[in-house]
Amino acid sequence: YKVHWCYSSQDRSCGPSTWKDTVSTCGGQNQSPVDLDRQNMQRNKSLGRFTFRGYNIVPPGKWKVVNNGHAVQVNVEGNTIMGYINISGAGLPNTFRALQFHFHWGNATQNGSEHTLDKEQYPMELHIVHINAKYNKIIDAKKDPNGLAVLGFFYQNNDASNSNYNTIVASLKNVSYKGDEVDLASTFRLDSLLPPVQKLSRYYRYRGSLTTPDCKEAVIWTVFEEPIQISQSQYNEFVNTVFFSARGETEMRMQNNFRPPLPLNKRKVYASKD
Ligand code: B30
Ligand code: ZN
Repeated sequence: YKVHWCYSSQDRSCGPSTWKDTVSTCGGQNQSPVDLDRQNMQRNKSLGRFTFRGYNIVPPGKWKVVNNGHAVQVNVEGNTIMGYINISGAGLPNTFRALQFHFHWGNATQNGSEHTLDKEQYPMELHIVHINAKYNKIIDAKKDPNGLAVLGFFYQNNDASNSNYNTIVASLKNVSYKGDEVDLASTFRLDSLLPPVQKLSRYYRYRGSLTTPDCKEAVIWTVFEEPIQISQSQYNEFVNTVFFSARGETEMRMQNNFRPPLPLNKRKVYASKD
């Protein structure tokens, strides 16, 4: 039995506001994304810098780009157990191994980030999903409020193209349809997608959920202040090249694949040390 859910851009009758009707956890009090309100945050001295391990290596496993029908996702094969790509520090309770990264975006006229910063929505958002190193299976991690750590990065569109995105952008035409998969160039390194590491000391931290059903409240969220710069035309490749639909189905462009912000309720958002 597969729960049917979608984004409002596909069909209003299965969009984010309806998810809680079929998946009760999506109606919880600790849901993601949220608006990050800088007037209503607490600075936390224990939120120091991240240690990024393996972000700068060419891993032994393959990078698999997948159209999963709701996003374009890149899986790091073999890293769940091997864990050569991982993060620690920054107030995290353990080491967390990278599993996959994926993107949420808008369309030509609508921004598509999931988190907002002082109510501002950015064009696109990157999520790098990590699992607590004490687990090997995501199903076990999803039962633990410290089970997953997701790093979120905003994008800003400008005139200059970001050549570090050429590989990913070029792969999009090979994953146009739901279920399509392709290997990324073997030389790909995760840090090539991010702002320089010196610019990653400012971030926001809170406890939340997966932003898609089953919306499990198992995520330590970090959203970085420094946006990633790409060009408008690189952004347009995401907007125009990929479909929600499988090959042969009525073509529906993958656009606006974001969940709007949910109330913070009793939670607090913390700002990093500097
Ligand atoms: S997010 O970063 O909060 N957007 C999952 C991980 C991170 C986020 C959302 C979901 C996740 O692991 N979901 C369970 C696995 N998925 C398959 C998948 O790999 O992509 C099951 C599903 O939803 O049907 Cu999507
Ligand atoms: Zn996501």
